[in-house]
Amino acid sequence: MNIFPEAVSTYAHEMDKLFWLITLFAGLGFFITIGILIYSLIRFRYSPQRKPMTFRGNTFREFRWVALGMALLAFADFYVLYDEHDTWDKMMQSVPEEKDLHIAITGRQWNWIFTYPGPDGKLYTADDVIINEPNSTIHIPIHKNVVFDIRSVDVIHSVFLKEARFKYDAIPGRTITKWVQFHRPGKYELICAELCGVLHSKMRNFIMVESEEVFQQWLDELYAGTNE
Ligand SMILES: [Cu+2]
Repeated sequence: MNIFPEAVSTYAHEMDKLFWLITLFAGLGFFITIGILIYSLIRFRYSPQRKPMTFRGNTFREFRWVALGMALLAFADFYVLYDEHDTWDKMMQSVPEEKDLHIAITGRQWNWIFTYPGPDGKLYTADDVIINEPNSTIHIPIHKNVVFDIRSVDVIHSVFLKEARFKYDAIPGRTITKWVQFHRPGKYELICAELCGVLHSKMRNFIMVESEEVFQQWLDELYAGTNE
């Protein structure tokens, strides 16, 4: 079943699989619980002929049911952990050694500011290029590991590239480094997914994924200041 936007990054399908697995376990828990509740409501409903039951608790028998629930929950948790550890590790923990492009994204009420490395190829040096316009479109190369340093200068924002399944908070005082590799060219939305003030919905930029050659051309124009 595919109810999501198209999946265009290397880990997007794994992320979707993780989502469905968790939904399956949570859904089973929900329907079993609600099922037992509805069954009990109907089966033991009021009837004038029936006298109310009186019984005393039985700690052991009650505990068995609690333990069964806990065991099922623990099984579901450990199964997700076991099956999806690699996905989680890839997305959340590891930044690839091969950084093909390193960009800083800074959230600000209400715009995303992008910093590209200058001609020396290194971020955080004097020749860095800053793109700071509302609704700007940035470019990145396809099939390359793009590493983002995510920051905020005021409140909490959240970088959301839905087609890439890339979504991380931008938290003041912290730099969160995450990566993505696109495998389909196109223009995708880069929005803020954390309510950050009145113009939150205007925090909408775009990312253009294109071939290495076209990207290089754009970058050269950026350095020359002629692509505006
Ligand atoms: Cu926002």
